[in-house]
Amino acid sequence: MSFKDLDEIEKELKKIQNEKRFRHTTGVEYTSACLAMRWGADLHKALLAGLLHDCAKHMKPQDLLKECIEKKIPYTKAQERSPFLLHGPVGAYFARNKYGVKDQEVLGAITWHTTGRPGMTLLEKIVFTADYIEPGRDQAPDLERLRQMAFTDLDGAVVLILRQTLDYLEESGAQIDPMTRDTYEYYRKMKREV
Ligand code: DGI
Ligand code: FE
Ligand code: FE
Repeated sequence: MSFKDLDEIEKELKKIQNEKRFRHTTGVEYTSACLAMRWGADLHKALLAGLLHDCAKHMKPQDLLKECIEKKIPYTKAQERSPFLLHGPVGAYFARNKYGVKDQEVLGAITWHTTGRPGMTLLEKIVFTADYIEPGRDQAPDLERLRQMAFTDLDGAVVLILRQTLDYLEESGAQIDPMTRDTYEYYRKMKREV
């Protein structure tokens, strides 16, 4: 993979994503790169995972579920109840099969970018965090503090993002994927033990 490949994927995504999502995509691509520089992750993998993280997000939830059934991509009960959560796993499938990404770490970062998972790799934490703090985001509370925190205490930022996400989901009465809670508990405990 070279920067030429990144360019080609960018061109491809520009065709299938609306303007807002494409801007978010490049926002996550470069925010992931910044975090990789700070935390010592592979820069190219961070760019690639950030660029591709939402490559299946343009699909309708029911089509994501259909894609999983047809392509035998495993999914959980929680994902079946809220199929938009499958844009990560289906995105990883596209990354591998349409965009030629073989790297497991990159595929993992795409797969887990919405809920996270206990014991994320550094790259997974980076893309998870970049998705929330990229410059185009403006909804979350305390974004300024969170953006600084991502560069001083990455695990702390992960905990705060999950706490805010759970608060938002609880308030709006949405179905919560147990993975989101498990990830929150895992990183909250880890922070307590430091
Ligand atoms: O795809 P993006 O919008 O860029 O970001 P994302 O993939 O992190 O998705 C964000 C949305 O996902 C946000 O509205 C919160 C929601 N979400 C995160 N965890 C869960 C969840 N939604 C449900 N129903 N259950 C979860 O556990
Ligand atoms: Fe997403
Ligand atoms: Fe995103």
